[in-house]
Parts: sequence; structure tokens; C-alpha cells
Amino acid sequence: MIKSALEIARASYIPKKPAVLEKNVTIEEGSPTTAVADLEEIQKLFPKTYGRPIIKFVESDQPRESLSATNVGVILSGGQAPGGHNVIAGIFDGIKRINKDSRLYGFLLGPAGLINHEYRELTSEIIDEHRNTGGFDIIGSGRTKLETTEQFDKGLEIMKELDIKALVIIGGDDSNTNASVLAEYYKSIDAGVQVIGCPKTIDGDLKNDLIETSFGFDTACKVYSEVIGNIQRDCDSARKYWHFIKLMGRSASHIALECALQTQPNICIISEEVEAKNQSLDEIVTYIAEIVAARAADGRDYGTILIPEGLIEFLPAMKGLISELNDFLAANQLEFDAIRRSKRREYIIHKLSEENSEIYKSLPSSVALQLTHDRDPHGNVQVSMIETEKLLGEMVAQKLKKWKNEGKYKGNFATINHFFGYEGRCAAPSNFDANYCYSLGYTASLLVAAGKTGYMASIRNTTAPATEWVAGGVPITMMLNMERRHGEMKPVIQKALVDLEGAPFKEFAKHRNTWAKKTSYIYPGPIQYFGPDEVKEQPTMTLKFEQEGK
Ligand code: FBP
Repeated sequence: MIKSALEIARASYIPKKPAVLEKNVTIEEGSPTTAVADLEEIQKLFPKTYGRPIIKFVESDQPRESLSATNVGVILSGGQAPGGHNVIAGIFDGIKRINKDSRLYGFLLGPAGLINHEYRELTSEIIDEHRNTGGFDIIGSGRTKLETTEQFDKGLEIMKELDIKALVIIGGDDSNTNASVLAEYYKSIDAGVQVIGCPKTIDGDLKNDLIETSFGFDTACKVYSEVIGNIQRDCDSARKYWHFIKLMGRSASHIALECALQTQPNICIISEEVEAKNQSLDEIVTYIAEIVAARAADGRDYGTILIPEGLIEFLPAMKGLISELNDFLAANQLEFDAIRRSKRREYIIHKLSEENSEIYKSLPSSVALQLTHDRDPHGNVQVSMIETEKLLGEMVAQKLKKWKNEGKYKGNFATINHFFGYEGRCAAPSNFDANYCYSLGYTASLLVAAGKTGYMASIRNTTAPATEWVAGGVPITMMLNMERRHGEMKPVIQKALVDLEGAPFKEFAKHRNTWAKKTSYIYPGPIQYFGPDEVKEQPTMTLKFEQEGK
């Protein structure tokens, strides 16, 4: 395979990991755990795996036990995130250290590979080809939801055939929820297969006190911030466009907030704040238009606006509409699919409650149709398909036109739309993600060796140098609560949304009025792998502010 000069140089990078992982380790157990909410229901649903303690790996003074070869399976689940290959490399090195005859099998294209018995053995040649690279192409990823007993049994068949003792699921909140259901099921039938999760998602919304961040968030935000910085320089040079920049993040606005902290744009909308303040679409449009008008009055007909991808689902009126649409489509998908595209908007208008029908009617037809596109297998609206940046740009233009006619606004408003998401999801991991991912994978192998199941690998103290990081495991059941999915109550990992009382948001809120009025852009530049530590070893600002605030 032909490689770029950087790829060749980067292949020899040895990820840093917690110093304790270089030693012989033993387990330090905390107290029994519960769940984030709905304790009784969760306990009833997870009788075998509920209540387990949090685990920390500490140095042991005993010689390392010789363990028999342990075959492990691995799945990459959901959206790509930088560093996935290093998680797999960490697992590989970890199980080889346990016993050099251990083997690692990768199931192809996500959970579907397990169900359909499609896999490849990951040999040292394959692993070495992929160290420190971006992407999930080593085995591919997919969004098939692992949820039925038939699927679990099918998976078990192939794992028995390959003598696999443990399965590592690398995924986001939904995939790790499924990992905990699978762990419980295999334990309840004495299947002899452990299940371990690893926290992945660029969205940054799989985190809590013990899982400080999901991998990929660091790199993706740095890639987007580089490009936003470049746009801001262009913007300040040409002085004629307003750039509407939508950023990935299916629900939470962590990516938008982090990029705002890194680049200091004129405006950044935070969905969680919109919801908390019960803001309407018109209020958001007015907020943007007022800033555009104020800058125009100062002779600045240009600026940048960051818009989180999930915004539409946080507008209280839209939330009700989407929830009704979700339930309706879950029950009537076949009938809906049979309707001609040109008639679908009309069909939906007549099926919704009066209130939601009115809201639906008021949307531009392109956005209305985008809201009925196929849900992902977890029942989520595919928000990356909804052109919120275009919707807002058009609505602001209309408002400014009205104000111009009323003599309230003098200026020129020209927009350019961007959507940054796929550009960052497969970027080569930053040093932070390269180290974090490798450490997660290595820790997963230790959890396997310790016989644990239903645990997520956890690496803490992540704002310190990597050698001081703390490795351990967290029972997934302690992250669960009951939520409505596809019209039914299900146990799911509670998504971590932007905390409006948290330090990252407060820092943004403190400065945003200045950033709106003045031009205070920051140009972060590209991710660096070589050079001074303050350039190449920085965690995200979100992580820094969050950890400082603790
Ligand atoms: P995960 O939560 O699976 O990591 O995926 C996150 C994400 O990148 C979102 O930011 C985005 O909305 C979505 O995936 C896009 O999905 P797809 O890859 O199916 O287009």
C-alpha cells in the first residue's frame, strides 16, 4: 500500500499509556454501584450484571500469572471516530502480552458481521499497517442494532467456533447499551463469553464522572476548528460573507461548543440552551439577525455562525413534532414508504395531531421531507441530512429584508453554508486520541483477563500526561436509565448533553457578546504530531475546563 510521508513517519509512533499498564497489575474494587435512574427496573432487567463495583488497575507486587491463550472478538459500531484502529491495536498487544497464542478476530461492518459470521483474523501484519491511522477500514463499521435473542445466539455460534472468550464492542451510547444487554444475556445462559465496551463517538456525549470523554472527540474538534479558523481568516479578509457552519453532533452540542472555545466565532448556538430557554425558531432567527444588524452598523457585513447538527430536535415545538413523527413512522413505515415522494408531505400533514400538523406545514418543504427520512436502526432522526444551516440562513435573510424595508437595518447579507462532519470522523488521531485509544484497548484486554463482563474500559485523569492516567472499568449498568425508544420504554445509557452550569459553557457564555460584536477570531491551525508539548499534547478545552472545575 502506498503511504504518505506523514503516514510513514506516524506508523512508528508508540502511543503513551498509563505507567501502571507497563507493570503487573491487580484490581482495586470500589463499592457496589447502582444506575443513574430507574434503579428497580434496571436491576430487574440486569439481575446478573447489576450493582458491580467500579474497578481500578493498580500495580501488583506479585509476579504475573501465566494465563492461557484467550481469543477475543472485536466490533466497531456506529459512526467512525479517529483512533478506532489504536483501540484495536491496544487490545491486540494486551491479549498477546497475556499469552502470545491469543488471537484477535474482527467482525466485519459492525454488529452485522457477528450475526452473519463475517470476520477476519487480525494478525500482527494487519495491526501494524493500521497503527495510529484514522478510519475504521481495518474491519469496517455499521449501525445494525444487536438486540434480539436470535442475533445473540447467532453471534454465540461463531464465537464458539472460533473459541472466542470475550467480545469488545467499540461504540457510542446505543452500542454500549446493547453491549450491556448482551453481557447480561450471555451471563444468564452461561455462554462463557464476556462482553466489554469502549466509549467511542466524535459527538462527545458518552461521558460521565468515570468516562471523562469518548474517543475521537478530540481529533474531530481539532480538524473542524482548523477549518473554521481558515474560514474566519477568509471571512476577515474578504469581509463580504456570513458563513453558516453546521457541525456534527447528532444530539449534544459538545462539538459546536468546543469549536467555539477554540475559534471564537461571532455566534454559536447551543441546542441545550435553546431547549432550557424554551426558545422558538423565530427567537433564534431574531437573535442571529440582531447580531448581523449590529455588526453591519459598525461596517462589518461578515461573520461566522456555528450551528449544532442536532438543533432542530431541541426546539421545543420541533421536539414534539419529531417525537410524534418517530412514533407514527415506527408504526406505519410500510404504508409511508408506499406513498409517492411528491405526496408524502401532504400525507403526513393529515396524519399528525392538529398542533404538530401546523408546525410541520410551516416548514420549508425540503426540511419537512428531510424530517421523514429513514431513522437509523436505533430510531434516531438522521439529523445530518437536515439542512439546518440553510433553513436558518434563509430565515435570517427574510427577517433582515423586512427590517431593511422598515429602515431598521442597513447592510448586505450574503451567506455561504458549510457542514463539517464527515471531514473529521476519519482523520488520523491526534496524539491525545492515539494515546487514549491505545490505552482504552489495552485496558479492555486487562478486563478480559480479569474475567469481567458488562464493563466499559475507562481511562481517567486525562488532562495529566498520559503516563499518569488511571486505567480501570465501569459497570455499564450504572450508566443506564429508562427512556422511550420506538414508542417503548427501554434501558439506555443516559446521553451526556452540554451542562449549562458546567465550566465549558460558562466560559463561552462569558465571552460570547464580545465575540459577536468584535472580531476576536482564533486560528488554531492543523493538528501537530511533532514539536513543543503545548502544541501537540493539548486535550480539548472542554476536557480542561471540566476537569479544572472538579
Ligand atoms: P456515533 O454516535 O455512532 O458515533 O455517530 C455520530 C455521528 O457522527 C453523528 O455526529 C452524525 O449525526 C451521525 O454519526 C451520522 O451518521 P452516519 O454515519 O450514519 O451518516
